Amino acid sequence: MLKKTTSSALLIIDVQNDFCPGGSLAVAEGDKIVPVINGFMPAFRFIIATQDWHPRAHVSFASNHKGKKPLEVITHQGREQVLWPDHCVQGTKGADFHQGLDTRPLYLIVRKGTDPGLDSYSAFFENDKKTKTGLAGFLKDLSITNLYICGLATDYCVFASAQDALGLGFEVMVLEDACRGVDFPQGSVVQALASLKKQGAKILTSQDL
Ligand code: VGL
Ligand code: ZN
Repeated sequence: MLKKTTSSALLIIDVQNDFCPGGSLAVAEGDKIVPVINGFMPAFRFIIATQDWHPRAHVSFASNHKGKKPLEVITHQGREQVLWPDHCVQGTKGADFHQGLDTRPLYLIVRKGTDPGLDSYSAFFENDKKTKTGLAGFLKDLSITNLYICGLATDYCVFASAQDALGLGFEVMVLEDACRGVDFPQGSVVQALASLKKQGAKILTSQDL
């Protein structure tokens, strides 16, 4: 039914080494979703992946704020900014896709978080909620209306991407077993999924495809 329909796209968020076990911002079981994602890729005509892609001087790195440690929260230009370990630095191994992810069928790769002074969790807007990545326009141009979202991390970049997609009027399906979260603060994965459901997303598993 879904098979290769041109009105749907699979959106794979940040399946990168630094978010997988062994990486600098490892998400528990982050690598477990890789075979799951590879398994349903053939159902999609359009597959889009994002990469968190930071310059070394990025505002989200605790190392760029004197005396600050990862997971501390600062206010930067009026916005709360969680500070992270250095991660997904442009051109490093940590920023590469997990080596098990089948990147051959990728139609588009969107890189985000490239502005040193601005973080970008969502695949659509940077964290100022204004600066566009261009993905919405790209999808609109292809008349894609339905988005199946998976990846890392459930409570940050998957959540922000799904929320923005809903706000932009897309039909949103989150593939729960193809996501893993940071769960900081504790409970934020459950909260993220509940919030997305409330906002109109469908929470599915890969079995539903
Ligand atoms: C992410 C924290 C910082 C994510 C990216 O991909 O969810 N989380 N940068
Ligand atoms: Zn990041």
